[in-house]
Amino acid sequence: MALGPGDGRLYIDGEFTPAASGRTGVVEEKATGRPIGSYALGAAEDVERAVAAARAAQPGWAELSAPARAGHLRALCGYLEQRYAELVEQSMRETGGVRAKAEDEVGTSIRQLALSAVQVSENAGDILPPYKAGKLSLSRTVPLGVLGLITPWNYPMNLAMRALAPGLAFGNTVVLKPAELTPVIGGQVLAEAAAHAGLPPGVLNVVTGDGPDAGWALARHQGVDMLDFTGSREVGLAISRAAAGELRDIRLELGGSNAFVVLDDADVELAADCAMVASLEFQGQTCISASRHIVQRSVADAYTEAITRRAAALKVGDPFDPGNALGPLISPAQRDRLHRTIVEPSLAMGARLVTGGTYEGLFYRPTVLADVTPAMPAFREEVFGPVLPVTVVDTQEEAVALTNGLPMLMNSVFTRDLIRGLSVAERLQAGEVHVNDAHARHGAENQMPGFTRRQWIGLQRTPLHLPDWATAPATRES
Ligand code: TXE
Repeated sequence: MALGPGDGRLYIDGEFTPAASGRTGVVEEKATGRPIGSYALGAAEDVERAVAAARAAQPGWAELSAPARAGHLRALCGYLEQRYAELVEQSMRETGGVRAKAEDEVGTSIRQLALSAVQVSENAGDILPPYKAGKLSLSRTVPLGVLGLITPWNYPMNLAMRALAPGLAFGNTVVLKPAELTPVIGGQVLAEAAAHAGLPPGVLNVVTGDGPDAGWALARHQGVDMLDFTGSREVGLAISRAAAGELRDIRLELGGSNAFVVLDDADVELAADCAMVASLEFQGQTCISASRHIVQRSVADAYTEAITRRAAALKVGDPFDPGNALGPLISPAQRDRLHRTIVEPSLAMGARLVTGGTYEGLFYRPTVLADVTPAMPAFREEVFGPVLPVTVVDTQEEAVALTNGLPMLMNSVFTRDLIRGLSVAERLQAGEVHVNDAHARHGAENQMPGFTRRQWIGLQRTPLHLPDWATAPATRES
């Protein structure tokens, strides 16, 4: 993609500007390691300017009419639609995802913007049932103010957009710090869209840079009304500790060890089909990837055989070759974490390698591990890579207990008995559970995150009657 004016620069107060330090980093194509651009290494001083710009712009942005804000969002949407094909290829290069993944990412981002442009005039407020006679109670939806967004590298555009679009729609302004591995698709292109679409200066600011510098400065900034962070548990924990000490508002989406439960009456071939998507989409580097396959003993051999047959047939390589189902992992650090801290130690503890377990550069073969016990890292840790660890259990109770023993975001349950599926789903402690399906994502674009607050307004309709105790004796009738 021919990069726009944002190449190597930050976007603050409607201007493309170098980082105060003048430092830049290199953007690499993940499949080849080839340099494909640069990004500014912003830090505290740049974040300071960006937050100040967002603060200054916020009241004016919130005071615009709803149709005017919707018009701006539609203009952003139009710009991204025009560049759809380039953006998809930029995402493929920068994240290493195959075309279908990139199309999903960019397409969902555009749909999110379109939806937010409509929602601008929804949820404006309510008339509430009066709590006391003679009163009229209204509630009005008002913006929080300045949102700070820190986003990861796996779905960079989408994870920025799902906060940015509703955030802007409801009158907030934004400072976005994208991941350093994906600064263009996760940030620069949004800055270019804002500039081309004529978004008022300061409404969207993009500060690229490293997590401990630009990210931490944004996470701690007192001028940010709400910080929205998507990324690792470690960084999420550090942010929440710091925020707790200052009573600041944060929203965290972290990883988890999601379970894929196959009960003894499951359609094993259907479960195996779904397992490919659940565990291998974008090389398994998704917060909702199936990380642990918990299978009842009577179907365990058939299920392991069915996933192995499928996984071994998948091709790994350059995502631009349509024959490849999996591209590269995002970085050598992620590959080493997967191989050295999850796969190797689990094999050393007695797990059985059924297929895969090898890599070339960043290209990691789809891997099936059998005989995985709950003590092994392949069970305990979020794998975040193309590995399917299979753990056998004897009973449904055991499957539920093991699943609930670790933090998770999304689970799946496979059974031919729908009632059984629903009752197990109800007992799994995940925000989302799918029965006989995986990764169904009932419209990520329909999420309506809480980037607004309710303002309660009390109106007096009839003459005021104060209670006796509040009335001074001199004014009381005797
Ligand atoms: O995340 P980081 P990483 C999980 C997954 C993965 C692990 C590591 O388990 O293996 O995280 O990925 C910014 N202050 N997920 O190392 O470091 C950073 O610049 C403020 C799950 O890439 O948390 C980037 O913008 N910000 C997740 C963002 O945080 C900091 C998707 C995420 O990076 C910071 C990705 C700091 N001190 C990884 N340090 C999901 N839920 O989808 C880093 N950052």
